[in-house]
Amino acid sequence: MAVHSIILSASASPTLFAHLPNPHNPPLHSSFHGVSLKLDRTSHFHSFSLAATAAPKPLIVTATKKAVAVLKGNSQVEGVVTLTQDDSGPTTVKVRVTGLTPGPHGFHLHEYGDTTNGCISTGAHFNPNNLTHGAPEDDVRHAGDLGNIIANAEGVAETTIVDSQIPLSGPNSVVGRALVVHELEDDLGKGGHELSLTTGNAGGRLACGKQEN
Ligand SMILES: [Cu+2]
Ligand SMILES: [Zn+2]
Repeated sequence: MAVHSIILSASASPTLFAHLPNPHNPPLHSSFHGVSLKLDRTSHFHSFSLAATAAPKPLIVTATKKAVAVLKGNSQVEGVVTLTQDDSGPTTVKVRVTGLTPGPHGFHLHEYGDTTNGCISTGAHFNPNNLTHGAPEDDVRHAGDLGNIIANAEGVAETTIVDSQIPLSGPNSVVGRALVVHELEDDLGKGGHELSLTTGNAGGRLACGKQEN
């Protein structure tokens, strides 16, 4: 009660604070401090009560989810992949892989996070909709089909992928599954090889890692 009336008079006459006799008075100081962020000229009593009683409520309206995968294998290829997702929007995948041969390499999200027997334990491409292999931009694709990453002359592939089929929560969450980088270029389902519609004929698995929060 007392706090509210102090605040109200402060809002009616902001210069009052300049004349406060004791700036070291702890309760008065803290109540002014807590409300000052919201103290716009247009504020009225109800917004003050809200600010005073619900102060811990976060002002941020988006919740960002995050996961990280460290890619390793039986070769010198290694990498770090960071995935972030705001609310239910697309997932942003930041990739840096080193030790590759220059050129394109298939890059997929595989079904399992298991790497106990090397990258082969990660299973097939993550495919919750039971479709055939394709390009990231295709309607018919595995959810895990992220296309190719391209290594430069130094063998470094650095890129950012934005994709809507690999959420970090919900029934099709990819957290706990693995990312895999391959030996060869993914033909995106269009190569005419017997493996084109299952793996993109991307060859061996050079490095892999499970996405973890
Ligand atoms: Cu793969
Ligand atoms: Zn696939």
